[in-house]
Amino acid sequence: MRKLLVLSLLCMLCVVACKSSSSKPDNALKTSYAKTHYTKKEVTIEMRDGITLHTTIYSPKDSTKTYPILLKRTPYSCRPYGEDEFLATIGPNKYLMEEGNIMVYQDVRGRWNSAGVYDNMRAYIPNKTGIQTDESSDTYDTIDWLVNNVPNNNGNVGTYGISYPGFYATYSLLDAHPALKAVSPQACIGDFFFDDFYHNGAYLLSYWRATSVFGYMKNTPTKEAWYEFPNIGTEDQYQFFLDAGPLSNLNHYYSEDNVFWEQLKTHNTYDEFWQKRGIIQHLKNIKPATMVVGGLFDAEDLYGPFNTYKAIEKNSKNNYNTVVFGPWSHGDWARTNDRQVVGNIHFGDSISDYYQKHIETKFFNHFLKGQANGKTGLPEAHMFNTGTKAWASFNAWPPENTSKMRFFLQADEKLTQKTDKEHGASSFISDPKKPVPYSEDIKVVFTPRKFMTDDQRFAARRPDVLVFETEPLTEHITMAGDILAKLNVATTGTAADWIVKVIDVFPHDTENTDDVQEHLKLSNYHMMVRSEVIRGRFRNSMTTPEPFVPNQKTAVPLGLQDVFHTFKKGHKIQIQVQSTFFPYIDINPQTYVDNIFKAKPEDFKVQTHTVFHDSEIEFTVLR
Ligand code: PG9
Repeated sequence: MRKLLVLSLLCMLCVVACKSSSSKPDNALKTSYAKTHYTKKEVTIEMRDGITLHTTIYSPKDSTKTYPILLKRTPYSCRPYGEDEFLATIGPNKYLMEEGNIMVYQDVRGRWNSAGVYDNMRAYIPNKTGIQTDESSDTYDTIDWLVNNVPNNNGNVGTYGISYPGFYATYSLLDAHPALKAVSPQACIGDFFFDDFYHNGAYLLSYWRATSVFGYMKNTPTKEAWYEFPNIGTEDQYQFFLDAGPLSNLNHYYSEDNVFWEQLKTHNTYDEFWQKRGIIQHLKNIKPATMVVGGLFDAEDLYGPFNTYKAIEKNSKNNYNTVVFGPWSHGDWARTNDRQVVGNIHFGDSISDYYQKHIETKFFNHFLKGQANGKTGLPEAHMFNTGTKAWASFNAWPPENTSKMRFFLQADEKLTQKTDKEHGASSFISDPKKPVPYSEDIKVVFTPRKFMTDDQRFAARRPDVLVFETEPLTEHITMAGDILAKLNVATTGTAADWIVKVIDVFPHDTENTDDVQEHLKLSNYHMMVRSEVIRGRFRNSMTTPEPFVPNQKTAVPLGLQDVFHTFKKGHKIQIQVQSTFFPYIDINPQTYVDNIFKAKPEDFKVQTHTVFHDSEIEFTVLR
């Protein structure tokens, strides 16, 4: 009997083994495509100052044709290293891979297997001389080497990248090499004081763990990570940071040689350190064609792509410059998942695939293989309406046919288009020991992500969150562009943060979908459409902070990044105003100290904050 049992067990095991080997996971099949159609070479390219950069070159095996070069420069490594190891998909998307392009990846200076010293958001040096270098000269030298040394290239180069690689793609536009014909900065960092690590002076505590990746500098090329994440010993990030108290209690997780942690703490205003690292200011007289891409629910980089596109549009009127924003969180557009879901909200199917096939591939092919006359057939602005869940095309962004629509924060939690006479105010008690969570989820993040469409009912029901809401709309209102909160506030303290959230309140009869977390329903769902924070000390200037005068009515303007969202008839527009958003951002002591990274426990005080009813929100609305 036992023998029989063992035999049947063995049979079962071998059935399972065959199944798994015959139905190979999709990525293994994709790896075989790249491996069967491309060769891989790893070279080091010498820059004008002698520093060598690791560069990986995937070339189509079919050497009867010539191909453009698609270059991605990255701080995240060219892994897998080794000429026999292949990525599942090489290049921006599988269509460009299968059509055949020379795909090149490069470790930027000071990162991974490249030599040199890294510098976060390395400042651009205009009018460089001799062996002066920055990321534009490194890109120029790289492209020059590639077009003169890589077999079967057709002399045309494109650059692309998402997030930090997107910043390097933007950088390639500066003093661009003549062979550079098409650039697609995607979720591209514009400025670390408004993207990623800081937002209008508030430090993004939710990025704290990422400081390990960019803080430690290595001194030799390496194919292995030289940093590690701090072990915080819990899955509950809110509790960890709350228990940690003042930011100085986090110092012991990072040694003194975490250069970036030291820089983040020292430069807590928009000083010369950050200003010279911002790239938006340099986007003038751009020559290569550009297609800026972003996600309307990108928690990491929204300032960057919107301002990169707008700066090029403003300062380089004649070059081909387009923009694409979809219903994506950070980098979703490069993924292959069919259902496009952000948090609890399903926006549609095959949206990323449509973008990759009909927008991104079309853009690069036109300028690198085709007519290159700008007649791509693509619109100036390809924007996804996150309310109606459909693409729309515009010949400008923001659209020309928009106007400003003002709503006032009124008594009885009303949001109305006309202000009441009494000009009253709403107040709340803000307790640093009980900060408003930015998310209900219990988790530890590398960077924030999902919260961008999260249900905000949990916050609406807290006494330290002010809520202002319209009646159910009698007609659609389509917001298409930026949002400006003109707050009039007061505090019993001398410091405060202000967070504004724009929320789409769904009707109670909204059908649920499988994407919704177990404890939620789409019935009356309070969907976050946009949020933003400002550290109140920067209300008049990002470089010169100033305390509040206790109990003095004070104007605090706060710009929120562009949206493209129809608030449908029957929905309600809701505004939430609060002063903590934890641990998305650090806690403001609510008494003014020069540097919150050095605040003491006794600086943190409960205060009462007030929002006056002549505060308003100005939306950009499609006419
Ligand atoms: N902008 C993103 C990021 C930068 C630095 C630290 C963490 C994240 C990104 O490059 O993905």
